Amino acid sequence: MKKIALINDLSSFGKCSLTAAIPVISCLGVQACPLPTALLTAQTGFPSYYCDDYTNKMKHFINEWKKMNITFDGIYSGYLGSAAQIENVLCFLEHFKTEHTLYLADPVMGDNGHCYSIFTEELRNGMKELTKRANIITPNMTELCLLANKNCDQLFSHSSASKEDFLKRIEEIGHLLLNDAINEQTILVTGIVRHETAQAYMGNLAISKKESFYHETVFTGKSYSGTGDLFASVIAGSLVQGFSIQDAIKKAARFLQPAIEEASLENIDRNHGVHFEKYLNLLLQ
Ligand code: PXL
Repeated sequence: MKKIALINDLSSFGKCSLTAAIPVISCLGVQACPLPTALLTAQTGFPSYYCDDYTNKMKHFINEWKKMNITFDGIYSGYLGSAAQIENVLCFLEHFKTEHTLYLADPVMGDNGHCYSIFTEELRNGMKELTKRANIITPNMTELCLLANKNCDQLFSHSSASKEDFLKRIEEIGHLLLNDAINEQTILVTGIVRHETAQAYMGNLAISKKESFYHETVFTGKSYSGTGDLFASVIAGSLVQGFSIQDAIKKAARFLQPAIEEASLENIDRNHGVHFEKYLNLLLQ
C-alpha cells in the first residue's frame, strides 16, 4: 500500500491539519503516517487554546522510522509553528525524500490578506526553503504573495477584473517562484475567489513551466478553517495514486464544494470548519 508521511499538528477542534488529512488520505486508499508537530486543544483561530509543542520530539520519529527502514511514496508538510520545526522538516526530507517521493509543501502562513499569529520573517524564510524543495506547493493567494515578497492587496483588488486579467496576475507571481524551485514543480494556488456582477466563484490555478490549468466552481460559502488542509490532502493522496493534477483538482472541488456550502447554510462559525465528514464518500469514486 502507498504511504504518505503527514507532518502536521493535531488540533482537537477546527477540522484542520491532521484531523483533516488522515481521513482524506485514508479514503483515497493511501496509508496516512502522521508525524505530529504539536498537540492543540483547538486550532489557533479560537480565542483561547493550549498548545503542547512537539518540536523536540520530531527527531525521534526520524530516528525510529530510519531504524524501521520505512520509505514513503509521499511527504506532505502543512502548518508549522516555528523556524525550529521547519529545520526538523528539512532534516526529515534529507532522510526520506528520494527522486521517487512526491513532496507537497503547504506554506501555511495566512489567509484573506492576513498573516496567522505564528508568522515571522524567520518562518517565511523557512517556508521558502521547504517550498523550493517541493514537487507541488499549495499556497492560497496570501501565501503566494508572502513567498514572492509581493503586496497581496494589489492582487486582491483585481478580484473583480476580467477573469483572464486576474488569473494572468496570479500566474506571473507563480512564475517568479517556479524559477527558485529545485525540482520540476507545480504551484497550485488555492481558494481563488473571483467576483462577477451577480456571482462569486472559487477556483484553483495550477501553474507549471509548461502549462497552467484553472478550475472553478460557484462560490456560495465563506472562508472556513481547514479547507486548505482538506484540499491539499486530496491533492497529495490523488497524485500519489497516479491521478493527473487536473483530475485531482476536480476531485477536491467536488468534495469541498458541498461541505463548505452546507456549513455556510447552517451558519457554522469559521473556526469550527466544514462538514467534510458527510462527503468523504465522494472521494471513493
Ligand atoms: O488550517 C491551518 C492551521 C493548521 N493548524 C493550526 C492552525 C491553522 C490555522 O490557523 O491554527 C494549529
